[in-house]
Amino acid sequence: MSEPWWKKAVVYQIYPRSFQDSNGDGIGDIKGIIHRLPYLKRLGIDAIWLSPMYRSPNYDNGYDISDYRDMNDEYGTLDEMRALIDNAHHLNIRIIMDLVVNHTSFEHRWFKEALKGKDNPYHDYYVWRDGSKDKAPNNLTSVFGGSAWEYVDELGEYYLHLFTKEQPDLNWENEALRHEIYDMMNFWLDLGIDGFRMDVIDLIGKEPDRNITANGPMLHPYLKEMYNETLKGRDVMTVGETWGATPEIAKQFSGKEEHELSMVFQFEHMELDQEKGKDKWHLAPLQFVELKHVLDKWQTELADDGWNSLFWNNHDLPRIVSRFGDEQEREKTAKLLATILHMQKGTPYIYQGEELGLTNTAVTNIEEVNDVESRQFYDEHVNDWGEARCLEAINAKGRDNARRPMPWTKDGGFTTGRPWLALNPNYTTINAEHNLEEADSIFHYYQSLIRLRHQHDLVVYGDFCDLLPEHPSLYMFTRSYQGETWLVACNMSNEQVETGIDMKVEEILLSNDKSSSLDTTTLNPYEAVVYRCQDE
Ligand code: TEU
Ligand code: CA
Repeated sequence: MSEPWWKKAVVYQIYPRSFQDSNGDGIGDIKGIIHRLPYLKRLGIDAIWLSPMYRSPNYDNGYDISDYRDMNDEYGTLDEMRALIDNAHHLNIRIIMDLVVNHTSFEHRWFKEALKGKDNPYHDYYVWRDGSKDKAPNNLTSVFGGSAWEYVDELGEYYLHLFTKEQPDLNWENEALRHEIYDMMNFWLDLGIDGFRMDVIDLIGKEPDRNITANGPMLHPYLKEMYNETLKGRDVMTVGETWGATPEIAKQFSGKEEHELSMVFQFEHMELDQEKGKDKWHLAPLQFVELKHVLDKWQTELADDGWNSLFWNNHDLPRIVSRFGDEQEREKTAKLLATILHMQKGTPYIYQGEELGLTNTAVTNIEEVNDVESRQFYDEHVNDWGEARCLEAINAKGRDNARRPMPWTKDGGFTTGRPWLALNPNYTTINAEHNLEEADSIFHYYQSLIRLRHQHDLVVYGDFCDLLPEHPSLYMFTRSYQGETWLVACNMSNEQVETGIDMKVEEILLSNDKSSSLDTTTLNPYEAVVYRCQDE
């Protein structure tokens, strides 16, 4: 049996609101994306994951959907969406849509109907519990802070919302609801899309009365049903967003015999720079050795069954070069981090602007913050923590860092109008135009990494082995496939380091340092090299 296309693919995530505006209203749109397809082709990616562009009142920037079968006016029309799919396919680029079915917007027709009364057929599409105004059903909290229950006076009932109160949770126990979702998925699949990224999919089996949200008992049965009703027999990829996945759970989703999802996003490597057992706002320095242990664990555990997704960034996460790299050595550390990720086994994801080495953007006042999660965090903590600590946390971890518009040129190039969110002021020097001009730019480095994956099955299928798992700053690992071995040698420190590893290498396939040599016993500060080893 031949391997599925998505094992060899590199996926590029677009946050449409911030990618390219085409009509001067300051908001990115479908035509803007079409305009930039040649840029993505040049980078070399195989598929695009589009964050939601469906109709939405934007309480959570599109992750609150009021109509799954139409586009939000600010992004364009369904016909333009069809044109985007066609144009992308014409360039051999596949389109993955975001699927947000744990919750809808409170403006969705189903929820409006549900509010009309307990005997309305849509009432049971959502999760309701009895209660009185001052007594919520239980102490479940929203991911964004505060109670997960919202009281509706007229009904004398609470509805569940695991995110903002404008995002009521759907009740997956309702069979009619499930089939409406499957019909909607088939609508998009029939339109020609190539798969789904499934938002917080591990929450759909929730049992709120038992305080179970992620990984509820019915999660896997629902996903198997979904597969049978929608995905089966289609050549598509699916990736589930699963914050609660362990390797065991990931194999339940993505194992060959499971028929649920192609792969999942797990976030264990994204939760290392926070105090243990606390949320992301409790900042703590990253221990590089812990990062390696987590990456190694996932490489090893999913070596034979299941499939990894590889990512540093998305629209919820801070910029990786600011986070795990060194802004003083921006180009070098951006390339180093890219090397680590793209040389591992799994499907790599690039989040828009990562290929330019974009950095975080600091704010000095909460009024500059758009992100609803950051704002709710601030409101809840400012009295306790004080303004300075709250802003420090938001600057390090807030979601606006990823969501600032793409810097295309030294003049910005995102919009001719006023952008919905300010660009990082460093756009005058850090932008796509500049990256395309410079032969050794971060963009061209990503291009090379993608090319290596496309040209060598070793990168896709090769076995992984960490040679120095306990070293505090070196990451030296091999990939081997059909008698060939590559060595990936990275020094995540600002000093020259003796590796103690003397390997017979034949060729440098890629490096972020002009002075890299075939001597593997020392590495320069922040050096990253990919070597082909001599045959045994
Ligand atoms: O994210 C799920 C989620 O739990 C995030 O809110 C995450 O905890 C946090 O942002 C980490 O910084 C998904 C989407 O990716 C996110 O944009 C949505 O806000 C959320 O679901 C609700 O749909
Ligand atoms: Ca626009």
